[in-house]
Amino acid sequence: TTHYDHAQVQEFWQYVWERDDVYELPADADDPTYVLGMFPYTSGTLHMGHVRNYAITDAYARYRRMQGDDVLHPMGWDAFGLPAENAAFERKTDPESWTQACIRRMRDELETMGFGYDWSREITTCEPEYYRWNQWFFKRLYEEGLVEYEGASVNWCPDCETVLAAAQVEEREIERSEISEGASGETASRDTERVCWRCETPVGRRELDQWFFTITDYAEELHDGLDDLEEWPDGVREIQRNWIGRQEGARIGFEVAETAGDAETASDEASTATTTVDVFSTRPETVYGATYLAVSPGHDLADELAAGDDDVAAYVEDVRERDPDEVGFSGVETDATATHPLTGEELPVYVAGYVLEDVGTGAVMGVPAHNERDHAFALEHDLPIEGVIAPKDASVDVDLESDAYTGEGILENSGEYSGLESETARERLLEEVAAIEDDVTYRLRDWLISRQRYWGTPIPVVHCDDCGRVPVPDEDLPIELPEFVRTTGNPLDAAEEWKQTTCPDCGGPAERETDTMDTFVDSSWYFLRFLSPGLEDAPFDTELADDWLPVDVYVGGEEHAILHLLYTRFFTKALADLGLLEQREPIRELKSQGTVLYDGEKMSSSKGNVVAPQEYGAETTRLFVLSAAHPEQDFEWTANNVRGAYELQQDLYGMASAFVEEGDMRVKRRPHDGYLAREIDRTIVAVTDEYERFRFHRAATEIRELARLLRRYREYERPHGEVYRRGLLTLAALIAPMAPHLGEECWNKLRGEGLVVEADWPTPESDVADYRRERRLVETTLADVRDIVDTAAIDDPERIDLVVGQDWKYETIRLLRDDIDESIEGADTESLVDR
Ligand code: ANZ
Ligand code: ZN
Repeated sequence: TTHYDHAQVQEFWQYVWERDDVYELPADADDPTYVLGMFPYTSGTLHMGHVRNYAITDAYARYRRMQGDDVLHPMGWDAFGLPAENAAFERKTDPESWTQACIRRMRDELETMGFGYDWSREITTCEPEYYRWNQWFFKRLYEEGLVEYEGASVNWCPDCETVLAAAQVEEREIERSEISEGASGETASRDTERVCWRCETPVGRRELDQWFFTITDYAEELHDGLDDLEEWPDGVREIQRNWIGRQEGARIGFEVAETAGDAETASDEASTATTTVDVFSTRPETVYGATYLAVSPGHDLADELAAGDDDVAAYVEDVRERDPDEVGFSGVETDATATHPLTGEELPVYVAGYVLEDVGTGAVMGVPAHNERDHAFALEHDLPIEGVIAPKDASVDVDLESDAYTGEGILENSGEYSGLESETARERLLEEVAAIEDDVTYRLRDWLISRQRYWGTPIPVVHCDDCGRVPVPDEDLPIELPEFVRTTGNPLDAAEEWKQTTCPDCGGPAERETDTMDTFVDSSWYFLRFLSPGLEDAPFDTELADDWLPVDVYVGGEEHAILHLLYTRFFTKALADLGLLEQREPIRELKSQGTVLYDGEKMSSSKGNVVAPQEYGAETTRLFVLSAAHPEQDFEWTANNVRGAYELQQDLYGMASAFVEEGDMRVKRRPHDGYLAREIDRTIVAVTDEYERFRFHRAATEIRELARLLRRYREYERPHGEVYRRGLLTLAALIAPMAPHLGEECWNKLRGEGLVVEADWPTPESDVADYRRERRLVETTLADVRDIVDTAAIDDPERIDLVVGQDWKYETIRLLRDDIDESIEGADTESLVDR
């Protein structure tokens, strides 16, 4: 038999495609179908996850192209980021050379797989032509008030003297004997500690000024817009919804009296000032159960109180440098008191680490009886627990000393509201009490984009002693990275010459900002750069963007459900508000592909269970990853399953080759030719349907079935040349989006016109809209025949005629004789079909 030599076949067709610019978007395209796979991080090699991702977009892009669409299917490199710096450090090279080497290798691998990209649009985020636009966007967002510079508590390595990103902090096990007293006085219960990835020094917290994009300004739109993203997986939308964390509740104002000076030493005439502190609560109906007020260490009130109280000052400083999970329910009582808005009672005021600065208003009313965290705090600080909600069902056991009751119920100890159901009470309190107002908060935090590391986009700001922070003028962009130096800490800090500059405002000496941008900035808008990659005076062509966006289909790993996919939505909205875009959502249809598993684990280089994509040849690998499962499902990489893909490929190739050599085809038609022609048509309709829905695995099954039928047809008797050739050509065209080299090779052998990847998608010759019903009919007929055979009525021609009424059915049964044979081993089927 003819063997399919994958290396040779791949190389040949890849050469032809490139020669003919098959994948370049035609210059006159006015609204192309935009198919995009999440561009890869330049880690050095392609892994199976990439291959699966790009096999999906490639198959779909090819399918759309054969359907007659202009298709935009570009590729680029997410090239900035910590691992390159890390690798460069270890290998005594620089991130630039390392990254470029990775790109060369990965591009080679993508080409070996035969993915059809428009390489004329290739972009690389670490190149100044690209990242200058990050700086330009930074400035536009800055002007729009969407950039903030403020203190944040961050991971800090005292030895390297640098801030560490979360990914740069590693967990290390510690000996039991080393465990010391936790800062809150309890013994730390953890048996790991967080250490620096570079020097293994335990990591601390530090308060540093950092750059933020105020994505929270868009919280509401980001949240509400999810409802309209109908072609996004529900799972992804749900993850984003939770991340944004919309919470309905109320803002409640408490009058707080601060005593200036140290109350113990001050004279009895200590001056007092009052301010209103708003708290946010999702359960305003528990207000009568509030027994204290607590503000976060970053709250304005904490600052004010710290100024006159050493204990408060010490606590605030201590807790801000501590790991959030070590803070526990520590806190400090202050001299201030808060007036309960309904009872007028005086409540103590605490500064407490469990109250988060940027959630709600950064202040809470403590309701120990009905909120678990408040309960824990009350136990630690001996605060009263006052129940105000009783479960409706009296048999429910409530012991407020040991646990908070967090359910709904009937109000008690709540003045005129006692006896009401919690929901009714909530509504009435909102209506009747001036200090309680409807409010919505979001859990979403602003986007911290500062990174104290080298391999990223320099933030285009200088620090001037006289003028403060001054953005660099547009005409001075890009600010390129200085040469890489191997150093502890931030290499940009060590680049003295680069750092020293002059202030654009006053001309005096100034220092460049040495933070670089989070690499998620790069990936937030790259889909726009693909529209006009060479554009020199703008990041993208606004007119094209209005015509071509949103991205029609975007495919990527499910792990990107929040960060990237949320940032990119934010960016699109912000750019729309800057007047650069009409679209407010970047992606119409999103597919998140499942994981490739090996022995039940995710296939990954860190687990050492990687099968290199090249091992089996491009075609088998592509066919396998597409036919193993629905794109959104995980699947197991097993040698057995791979063999199935391999055999399908050998089969199609073998049939096409044999056809060329055989030549003894029938010219006169027979009834079962009609059945076969219809089966070809039915397959076309079915496969089209499956491609439309990204069900490549089912498309592959259909193709396999038709191939099987064609093979039988040929074995049954001399086949009809025209019908048989059409069947084989159809198979070549149908498989081409998934296995283009194979499709091309078969098409070529069968003398199809031109290249199959540029051919028209096959269309049925007859009306087979109801192909599913027809198929069922064939199934039933077969079942009936089996039945007859089973009940030994095999010799009764009349009964057989009853079932096998029509020619095509009769011929179908002859064609599918094997199926019958299987179900009735030993039975004399010859007499059935050849009577
Ligand atoms: C009083 C109250 C009573 C609350 C009650 C809940 C139950 P969850 O609980 O996750 O839905 N909160 C508000 N701002 C906070 C901050 N800055 N830091 C920490 N906690 C804060 O979140 C809503 C609740 O979180 C809010 O409702 C508030 O406690 C607390 F029986 O107010 B609640
Ligand atoms: Zn200045």
